[in-house]
Amino acid sequence: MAAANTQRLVATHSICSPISQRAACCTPAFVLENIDEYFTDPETWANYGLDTPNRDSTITALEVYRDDAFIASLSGDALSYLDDDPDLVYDQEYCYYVRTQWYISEYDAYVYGSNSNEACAIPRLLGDVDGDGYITVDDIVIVINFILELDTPDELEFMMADVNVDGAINILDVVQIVDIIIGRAAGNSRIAAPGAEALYEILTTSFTGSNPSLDVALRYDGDLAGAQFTLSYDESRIVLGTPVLASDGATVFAKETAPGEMTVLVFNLSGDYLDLPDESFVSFPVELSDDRATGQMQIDFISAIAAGPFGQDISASSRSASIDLNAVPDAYALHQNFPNPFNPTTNIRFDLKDAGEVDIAVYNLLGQKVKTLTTGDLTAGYHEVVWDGTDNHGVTVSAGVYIYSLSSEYFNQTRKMILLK
Ligand SMILES: [Ca+2]
Ligand SMILES: [Ca+2]
Repeated sequence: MAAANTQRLVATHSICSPISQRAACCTPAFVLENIDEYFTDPETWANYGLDTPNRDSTITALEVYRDDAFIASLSGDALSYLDDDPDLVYDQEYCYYVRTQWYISEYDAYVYGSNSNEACAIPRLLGDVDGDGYITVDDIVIVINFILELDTPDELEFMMADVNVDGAINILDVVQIVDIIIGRAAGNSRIAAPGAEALYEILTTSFTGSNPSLDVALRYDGDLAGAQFTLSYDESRIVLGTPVLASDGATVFAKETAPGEMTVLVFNLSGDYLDLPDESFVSFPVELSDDRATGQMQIDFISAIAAGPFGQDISASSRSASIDLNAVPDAYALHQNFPNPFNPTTNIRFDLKDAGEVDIAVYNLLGQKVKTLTTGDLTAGYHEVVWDGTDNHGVTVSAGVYIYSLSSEYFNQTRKMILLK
C-alpha cells in the first residue's frame, strides 16, 4: 500500500445543533487535509500502475466508515457533512474514517485513496455541559463556575460551554443557553442603532462616609441580556464586598478571580433584558484596609463584555476611575499628642465624624489661650495639626505643661502635653 499517504482527516464533529433541548439528531462533519499532497504522491498512483496525473479532478465521493462499517457515500469535497446519523447514541464516542473516490479524466477511471486516519467524536448538545442530554440551569451554573474560575473545563466541557463557538466562555454563551432553555423567539428585542456601544463607567469619585461603595454604571441604547466585567484594584488598600444590583430581576455573580481582580456576571434567568438605570448598575460595598487612608487609588476594567439579545456580542468600552480615599471615623476623638513630652514640635491627631466648625487651641495651666492651631469649617475625616511651641505672636513659649482642646458643636475634649526645655 501507499506509504506516503498524507491525506488526513482532521475533524469529525458530532456536536448536535441546540435546536431542541434534546439531542434528536446529530450532524457529523468531515474535514480532509492535504488533498493535493495526496493527489500528487507518485506512490499512490504507482499502486494503480499509473503515472501521477495532473490535478484536474475533484473528489467524486467521500466514503464514510464508522467503527469500521461503511455508513454513507457523500458527494462533495474536502469538507462534507453527514446530514443525519440517526443511530448515534448520545454521549457515546464514535470513530470515523473516510476514503476518497476520484474520477481521473486523463485515464477515464475512478480511483480510491487509502483510508484516512480515524477521528473520533462524541454526540453532544451544545450547551449541555454536564452531558445529561438536557440543557438546564445546571449547565448554566457550570458555565458560570468556569467563567468565575471556580472550576476548569476539560476539552469536551469547554466545547459544550462555548455555545457560540468563538473560542471563549463568557456571558455571551450564558445568554445563549438561557435563550435555549426559555426557547426565545426572535423579533421582540429592542435593537440599538448601528455602531452603538455599551459603556461601563465607574461613578464613584471617593470612598468616603462610614459605608463607602463602588458604583458601576452600564449604559447602552438597546436591549442587553447579559453583562460581564472584570475590575482591577489595589487589594492591599480595599476589600470589595458582595455586589448588589440596583434593580430587581437579574442575578449578579461575582468572584475575586485573582488578588485585586473581581469578575462580575449579570444576567436574568428568566431571559428578561437587563434594567440599565442612569445611575448605579452594580454596587460593591467597600472596606478600606487602612481606616486612615488618604490619597487616590486607581480602579480599571480588565475586561468588559456586553451580551445583546441571543448572546449577540455588543461592542463595549469602559471608563476607569481614580478614586479619592477619604476615610471617615465612626466617632469623634482627640488623640494624645506625639511625641510627648516634646521639643520643639508635636503632632496632634483628631477625628471628625461629621463636617463642621472646629476649634483646636493650646492653653497654659492658668487657662489662658496660648495658640489657636485650627479654627473654621473642616471636613469629616482624620485630621492632624502640628504645634511648634510658639504662641499666637510666633514667640516660643516656656517649658512646662500645656493643655490642648478640641471644641465643636457635638464634641469637646481636652488633653495635656509637656513641652521640654
Ligand atoms: Ca445538562
Ligand atoms: Ca463563547
